[in-house]
Amino acid sequence: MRSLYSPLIVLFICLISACSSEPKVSLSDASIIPLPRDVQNADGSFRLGQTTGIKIEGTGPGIEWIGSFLAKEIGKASGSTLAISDEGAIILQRTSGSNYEAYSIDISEETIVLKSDGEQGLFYAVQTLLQVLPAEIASNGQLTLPVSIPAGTINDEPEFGYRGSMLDMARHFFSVEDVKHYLDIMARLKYNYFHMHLSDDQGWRIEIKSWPKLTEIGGSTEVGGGEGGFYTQEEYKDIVNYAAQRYITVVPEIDMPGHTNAALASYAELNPGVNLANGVLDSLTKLPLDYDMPIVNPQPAELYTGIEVGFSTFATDLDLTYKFVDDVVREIVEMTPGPYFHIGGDESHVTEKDDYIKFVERAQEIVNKYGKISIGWDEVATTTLRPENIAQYWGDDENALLAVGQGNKVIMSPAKKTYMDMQYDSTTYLGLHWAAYIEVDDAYNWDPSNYLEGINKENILGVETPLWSETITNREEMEYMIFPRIYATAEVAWTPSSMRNYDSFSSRLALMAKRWDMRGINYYKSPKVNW
Ligand code: TNX
Repeated sequence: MRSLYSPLIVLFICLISACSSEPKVSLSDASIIPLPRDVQNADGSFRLGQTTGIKIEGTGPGIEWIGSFLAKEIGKASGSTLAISDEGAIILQRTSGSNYEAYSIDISEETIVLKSDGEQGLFYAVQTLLQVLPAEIASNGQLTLPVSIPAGTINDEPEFGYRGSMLDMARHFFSVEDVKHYLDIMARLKYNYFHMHLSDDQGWRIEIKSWPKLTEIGGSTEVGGGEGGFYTQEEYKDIVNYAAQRYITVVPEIDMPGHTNAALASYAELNPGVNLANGVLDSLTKLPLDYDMPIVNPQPAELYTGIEVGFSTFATDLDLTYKFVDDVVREIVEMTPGPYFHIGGDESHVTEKDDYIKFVERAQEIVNKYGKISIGWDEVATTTLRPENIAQYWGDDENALLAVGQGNKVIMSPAKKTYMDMQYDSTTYLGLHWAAYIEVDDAYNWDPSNYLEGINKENILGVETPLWSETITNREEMEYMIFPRIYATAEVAWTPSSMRNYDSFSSRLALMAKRWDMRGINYYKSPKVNW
């Protein structure tokens, strides 16, 4: 009896589930992070097979690169080679408007059409499509074609135009390969600005040809006494290009006038000298108080490998200091196509207030003279901000209000929400906790436009999540701190807060983890996610 019934049972199951070649999920069930604005399901599915091709409608080297990027991703996962051809059923179409980051995806039985006015929008469409594919798309060779992609449409665009992440390569140096890995992670999440913290007390990480000792001496160490390192100008340009191909703009930071010990160890003449005129050495030297040589014999600072900061400062009254800043800004600007240059400006605890104001105003002038918009940590708002320049809020509400009061915009990086060097909880084996313990739901549950009283969406350029590296020494540790919080901030920056919901986010994260396993990512298995 049993053998007679079983074929019928199989047939019946096939009928209700439309058999295995049909998609088991609809488009709206796909785990897409950041969540798109609008996802509509339709009947049927698109069959992506060995012979599916990619067609490019619109010109430009960028679109072709995006097409081959998609082909390469599918190729790596499945072992097949998707051709770029006029017969292709996956169509990349550049449309003629000027909403460059918005995109749509239309999946039918016959075609998948990805559309955007901008190349970046097409790149985002490709990233979304990759997330709609089975998790094996993240593998080396485990994706079996054909696969069914559920039909439907997606219409999407970001809430904020600046969606950034920062890596601190000054406290611990990260290789070019590690930086590219970081950029790959950012690109999948539609981040578009990569802030490089290139200098601090513990290390100087970018070659400056007119001041070679910066890297020779200042680049030679890091927190804990390791050998440090630096990027040559060629390597920096390689990073800038790698980022640009992924529609990510590099924002270089030289932190000053504090956080400058590595530079001060490299060049004695940048140090504040002993000021005879204010009487420090009068009793020793018996020089007359009006003696016309206020600065003598500055000594180079010692290299520093600790964690505490706030003890260093440039000599703000020396012309040489501004010559130095000018040279550094000029050389970096020449290699940086993006609109921003970050001057740091945080925690200058040993710079006199007046000196700080004078320095930050001149540094802004220099950056603007070289055609860039200056960004500074929120302390810079205590000086006169030149028009268009930006303050990056990290913790002082008053400073953020000062910036907005001057008519300038802010980038939102509240340490309590976005600092990925903060421990998840008191047991996390890496990280600090001076701002907060930040679990995944803490990183997710906040709204940039409502976070500070008096700061609204129109005052905000965007959102940035930094990874400071005092306690982070290598790629595995970097991954542990950013996975999954870099996903949370990606959605905070991209998806309107009215559409965001932690339960939905955490169930999408749990599905993402399969991809992380395939990529060998060392992620934090938060108890706040049902893995
Ligand atoms: C504060 S945030 C700093 C950094 C540290 C970080 C550690 C900011 C502008 N300054 O120098 O690396 O805390 O969490």
